[in-house]
This record gives sequence, structure tokens and C-alpha cells, in this order.
Amino acid sequence: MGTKYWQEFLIPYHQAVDEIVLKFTSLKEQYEKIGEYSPIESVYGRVKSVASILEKINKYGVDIEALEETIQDIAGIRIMCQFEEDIYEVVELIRKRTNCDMDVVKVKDYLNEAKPSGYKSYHLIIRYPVFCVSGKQSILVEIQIRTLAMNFWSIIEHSLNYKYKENIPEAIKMRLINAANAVNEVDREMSSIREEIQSAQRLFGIKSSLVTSILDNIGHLYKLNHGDKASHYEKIFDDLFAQEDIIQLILLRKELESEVNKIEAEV
Ligand code: 0O2
Repeated sequence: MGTKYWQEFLIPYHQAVDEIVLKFTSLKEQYEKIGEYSPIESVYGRVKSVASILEKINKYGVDIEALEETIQDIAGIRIMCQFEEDIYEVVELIRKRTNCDMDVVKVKDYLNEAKPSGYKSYHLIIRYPVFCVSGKQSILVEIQIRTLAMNFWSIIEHSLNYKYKENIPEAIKMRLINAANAVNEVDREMSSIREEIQSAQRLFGIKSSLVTSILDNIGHLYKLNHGDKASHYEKIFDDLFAQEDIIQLILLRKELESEVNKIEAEV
């Protein structure tokens, strides 16, 4: 099987990875737009390299005819979350898409039961329809969902496995297990202050959109040749911003919006 075969074989997998990454990124952006906390922190996708596929074929003696069903992570998506609780919210988001575009066919819960290596993550194998030049195809995609801390551990462990060709020395294995326990502790601690972190993030989001809107409208007043009014509001803004007075900033935004609307109506 030459390069051309693999290029063609992998077309639907590339298509699926691109589409799914876009769908989850767009969900994250939607949460931000409506001012809600997003359980999705970041999304990453990859298509397995031909070398890795061949390695798996050799390792497991995979029948080439059954390749698409046997190697289930040719298309791989990784979703990172801030908190462990978010992982289950993302799982729900995916399950809601049943009969639409993502049908869960297998679950591997390495959250409740970590792998002996210390690896923790929630894996879903989904069936995903793609429409390519050759027509419709339903392919398997692996979605790994984990916290940022779990991801950090996993990346380091994966590169060590690569370096030691899956024969990591016992002493390093033990240290990795210690590190995995520390990661669990970090996630537990973060979960216990989740509410506080989330309200701080929400407040930051509110403040940042308030500031953007106020400064936009002040800029607008300058453009409408109302420099006096603009600099008057600028001074008020500077004071309220220094005092971190969110309520007064909200009122200022309202006032500025109606001021700009009034002037625009007169123009
Ligand atoms: P890559 O480079 O990420 O593609 P198998 O698919 O045969 O390896 P299994 O049991 O069928 O194993 O599937 P499993 O356990 O769900 O593993 C699939 C993927 O999960 C792996 O793909 C890794 O990405 C990740 N994974 C599983 N176990 C570990 C682990 O102990 N450490 C780390 N860092 N990642 C793990 P690949 O093909 O191994 O690698």
C-alpha cells in the first residue's frame, strides 16, 4: 500500500477531525458570547500518522480489511477542561448529539479507574458521518476528555514512553505514579474552590465586556464630534475603573449608550 492509498484512505478522517474541532471550538465561543462559563477549555485534533497506524497493525496483527473498525483512534479529538466536573458536562453535550452527528459506541472511563500507569482521562468512541467527494461515510472517532492537569501529566508520560520505547525504567514509573497522585490532588483542590474560581472568571468576563463597550462608545462620541462629552465620560470612567465599581460602570454604560443613540438620531 503506497502513499497514494494512505492519502486517500485518510481523507475522511482529516475531514472529520477538522469538522469536530470546529464544532467544539464554536460551542466554547457560544458560551463566552452568552456570558456563561464554558466546560470546554480547549480542543485539539489529530489524524494518526501512517507510521503509527502501521505500528498498531503489526502490534495487534490487525486484518487490513477490518482496519477502519479495529483501530478506533485514527481520528482523535482531545478536549481539555478546567475542572473534573466539566468532563461530565462535555460528555453530556456529546450524548445530546445522538442521532444528529455523534453516536457514542464505546466508553472507556479512565477517570474512575485510572490505568496502572496513572493515566486518567474519559474516552468516548463515536460514529461520525462525513460527506466527501466519494460520498457519505460513517467513521469512528476517539474523543479524549481530561482536565488541564491530567493533560500535562499525559503529555510528559507519553513523551517518556516514546523515549524509552514503552519500557520506562521502574524508578521513573514510580515517580510518574507519584506525579499522577499529585495531579489528582490538584484537581480535587481546584474542584473544591470551583464555585469561587468560576464566579471570579464570570466577574472578569463582565468587567472586560463592560470596559470594551464603554470605551467603544467614548470613541464613538469623539468620532461624532462631541469631544467635550467624550472627555467628561472618560474622567468618570477612569475614576469608576480605579474604584472597581462594577454597578456604577454598568450604569455608565447605559448612560453612554443612550447618549450615543440620541446624538446619532439627531445627525
Ligand atoms: P497516541 O499517540 O496518542 O495516538 P490502544 O489504542 O491499543 O493503545 P486501547 O486500550 O485500545 O489501547 O485504547 P486506550 O487505552 O483507550 O488508548 C488509546 C489512547 O489513549 C492512546 O493512544 C493514548 O493517546 C491514550 N492513552 C492510553 N493509555 C495511556 C497512558 O498510559 N499514558 C498516556 N500518556 N496516554 C495513554 P496511542 O495510540 O497509545 O497514542
